[in-house]
Amino acid sequence: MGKNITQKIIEAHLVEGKPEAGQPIAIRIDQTLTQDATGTMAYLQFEALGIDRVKTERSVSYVDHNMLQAGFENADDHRYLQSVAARFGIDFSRPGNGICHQVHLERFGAPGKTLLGSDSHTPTNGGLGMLAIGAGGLDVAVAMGGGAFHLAMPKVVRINLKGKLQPWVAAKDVILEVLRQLTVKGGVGKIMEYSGEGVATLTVPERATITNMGAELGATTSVFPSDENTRKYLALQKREADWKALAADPDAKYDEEITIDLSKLEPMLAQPHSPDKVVRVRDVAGLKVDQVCVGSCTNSSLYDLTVTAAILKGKHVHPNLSMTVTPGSKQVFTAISQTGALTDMIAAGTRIIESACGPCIGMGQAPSSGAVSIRSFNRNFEGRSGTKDANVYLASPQVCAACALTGVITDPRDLGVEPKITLPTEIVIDDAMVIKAPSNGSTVEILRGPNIKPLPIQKPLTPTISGEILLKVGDNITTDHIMPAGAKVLPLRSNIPAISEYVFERVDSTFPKRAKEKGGGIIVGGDNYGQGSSREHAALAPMFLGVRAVITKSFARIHYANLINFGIPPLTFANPTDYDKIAQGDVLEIADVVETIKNGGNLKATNKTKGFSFELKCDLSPSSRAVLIEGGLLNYTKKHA
Ligand code: MIC
Ligand code: SF4
Repeated sequence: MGKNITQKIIEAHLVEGKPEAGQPIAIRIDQTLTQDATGTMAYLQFEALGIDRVKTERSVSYVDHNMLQAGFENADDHRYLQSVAARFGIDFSRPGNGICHQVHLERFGAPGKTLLGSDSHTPTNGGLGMLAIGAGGLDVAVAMGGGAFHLAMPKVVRINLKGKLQPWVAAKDVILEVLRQLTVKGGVGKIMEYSGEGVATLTVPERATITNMGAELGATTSVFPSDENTRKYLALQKREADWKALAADPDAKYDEEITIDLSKLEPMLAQPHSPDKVVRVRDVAGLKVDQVCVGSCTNSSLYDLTVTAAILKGKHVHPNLSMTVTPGSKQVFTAISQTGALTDMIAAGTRIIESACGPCIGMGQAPSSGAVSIRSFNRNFEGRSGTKDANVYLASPQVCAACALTGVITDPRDLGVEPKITLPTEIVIDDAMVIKAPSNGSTVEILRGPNIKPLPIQKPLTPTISGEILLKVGDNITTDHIMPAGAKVLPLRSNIPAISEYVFERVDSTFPKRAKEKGGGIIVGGDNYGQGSSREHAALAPMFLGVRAVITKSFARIHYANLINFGIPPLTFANPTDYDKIAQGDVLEIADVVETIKNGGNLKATNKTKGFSFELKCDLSPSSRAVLIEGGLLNYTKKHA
């Protein structure tokens, strides 16, 4: 029987298990990436594993998130990352070289390989035909040490692309349409595999926009075939040797299938505060816009910025708004400076920011109070921009540029004929900003600043878990809700005691104080709890505050794994209506925890306040059971390595 791309790559990397949907499997990881905001923890964990040198084909440490150096903290983190990379055989992409996913696509990604990254948008490299998965830093640390990555074999969804995009319609509109149809939880437990005649009409950077935002579906990853366009992209990067063709067999089977007719798509945008609140631009046209931001790992390629510049060329951004541009990489920045696109954007009045995540993660450029901000980014969760009452919309660079010119939400088709662009056939390739690790790093000194605090260590699971419900929240709670980012909090990523003071800050700022007063407790959530970022701080900081269990209707994949990795049982209601019967402040007792987790079956919980019992599920693979019981992956790996 024919195979799809997912099956081909997984079978070539399978270490354990049967690749049948839902079954636990483990795969070998060829490459890893980390970024600074998750990287410091990942490398502290790698150090704790006691391995002398990474065992992957390539591991790259990027610095792109914590770029504002308002104090010594971020600079100290950069210094730590650079030294730890040299010590353990990791390539170090210096601050200024660009956003991890964009640089990895340009310089290191390769069709048919596996990539594990400590950032949820790692699937960006699926645009090259790579199986690229986002995970917590600890999973990435284990993979760097040569350990397999464990997951439940996802279902494979075929997204069949027909036709060709119309003028002014962009790759962003394709993924916004998928999000409109499937929602932010529609991809949980699935891999999105693109196929059909429409694939050949999309370049690699366009495909990467689509696979990038597959993260917003909750999907494990998204993947495109590797074809002639992939070869051309790698040839432009002077890496044709990394190319190989990769396609699904004609008779490949899929678990689900949807078809999207590219020629029928229109310019779209996602409204506040969720990437799946997608409407046509024309349905909300005319709303006053205060800020426009082009950039982020979703839309900061040479193509994206060339299009933006062409639309702005010879005109000025509207006087009532501020427009920023963050080039995705040094390579893109260099190219736009040579083609003149940069000059056109500067002349139009845009504010050019260095190559980094920047406003996407709230590192500067917070909008004004109540502002409308149109961004080419991938997440518009409430408060993520740094302004709690800002209204952030997500759209293509084309839509962003159109809004920037008119000052109101504008369907770019109203601007007339789309400007023709030509991309350079040759670009400057210079990897000088990637510092190669020495072949032997054993004598390299690891440099730590005072803000880099030791890792808190979790204890093995106790037979009984009892505690108060410290917080009860609803559906689709993001890791940005649990552990906010932004200019104030990101510098504390290496300091768990300090960062834990911000847990649930935007939901209930009394949470850390109450958790400490009560000696810990339990969190209750609705569906898709923990969607969004891969930040393990959303598990680690609650663990530090004494959170003993998280009970929800369902979890998002990465956060679920992160909770297990840090020894916090992620439990779900056997009967979802029990969610309504319990309240914040109730005291729960969960009995026979270790025995039940070891042997399987439902856990019995008693609501001591209201006097009734209910059942909780803990669906785990055999290896996750042991990890949880022993107090997390670090303890487990140290003991069993
Ligand atoms: C994000 O987009 O939310 C981040 C910041 O890149 C995160 C990683 C982090 O929190 O450090 C992600 O996507 O995983
Ligand atoms: Fe950076 Fe934003 Fe991409 Fe996250 S989504 S990696 S913060 S650019």
